[in-house]
Amino acid sequence: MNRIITLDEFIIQRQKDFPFATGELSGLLRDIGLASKIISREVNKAGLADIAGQAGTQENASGEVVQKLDVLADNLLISCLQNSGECCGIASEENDTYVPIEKSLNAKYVVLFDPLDGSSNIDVNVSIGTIFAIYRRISDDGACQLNDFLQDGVEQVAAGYVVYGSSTMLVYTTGKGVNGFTLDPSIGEFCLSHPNIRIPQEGKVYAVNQCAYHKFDAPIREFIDECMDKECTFRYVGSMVADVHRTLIKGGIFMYPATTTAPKGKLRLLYECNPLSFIVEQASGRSTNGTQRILELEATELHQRTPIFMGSPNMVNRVEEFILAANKVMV
Ligand code: AHM
Ligand code: MG
Repeated sequence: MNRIITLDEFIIQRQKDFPFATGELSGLLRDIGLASKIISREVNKAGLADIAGQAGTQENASGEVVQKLDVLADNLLISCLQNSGECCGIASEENDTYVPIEKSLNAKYVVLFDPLDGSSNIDVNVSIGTIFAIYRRISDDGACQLNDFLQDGVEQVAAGYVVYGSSTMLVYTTGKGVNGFTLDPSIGEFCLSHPNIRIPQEGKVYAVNQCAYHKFDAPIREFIDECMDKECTFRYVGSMVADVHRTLIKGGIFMYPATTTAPKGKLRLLYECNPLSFIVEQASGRSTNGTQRILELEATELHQRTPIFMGSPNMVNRVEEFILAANKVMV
């Protein structure tokens, strides 16, 4: 039997890739791993504990006041990162602004996260996920600043996601490839199950909210028409983490384009698009807003949105060709 490699062992082994590493990033990744194990436990018992809900707090069957799951996940991540001592500030998709961490104001990393992505799927037992991005601060010591969070995606030191699906998986990169770990609930450990993930270069699956077809720009509609003509497979979970995870493993394209009612698309650059783009690129895939690499987009606000097309190079290249051709006609 092959020896199991746990996430914590792997993180420590990989620390050697960075000759001047002090162990702070490793500690941070392990703390995020711990938070996601607790979130996984809560997600798995959501139906039983009656803690999934639409809004605000509510009482469970025992009359205890419980939090809705995305608030619970947010609080869990915040408290794990506050106790970690390795990060000086956090920004969460759930909150309006960033929060400096008083206990470790001089730490060198900031963390951005979407604690529970795919909120419309929480109550219906469909895969949801956590997404995180880690940057080295650019401000001097003391309380972190907004600019520490508004860095280009190329500056990410590490990024990852956890998908709470038929099993719970944590996938992350520190810029040296992508590795995936499956949670073995019997021992409570993430175990290396998908070493060195590479995205298939030729995909045949497309994922988009096709109901919005008539709200997309013409080149996007042409690309979708071509996918249908070529009898590509259509899959759409409606949880970005789950759709991107499938795209990473099976190949294809995940898209959330601009629409007439949402001209910047729906998905958030800092909490969703940058970390998942870092992973997809590290797995030799591509990620663009149609004309520019996602990881090079300038961030001007924490909750900035961007259209996104990511996945296997053949399909991302093809949608770009349609967009480029339409832009040339307009010039
Ligand atoms: P959320 O952060 O509120 O859950 O919204 C993001 C989610 C993504 O996971 C998913 O790709 C997208 O919204 C689905 O949106 P739509 O229902 O418009 O297709
Ligand atoms: Mg989200």
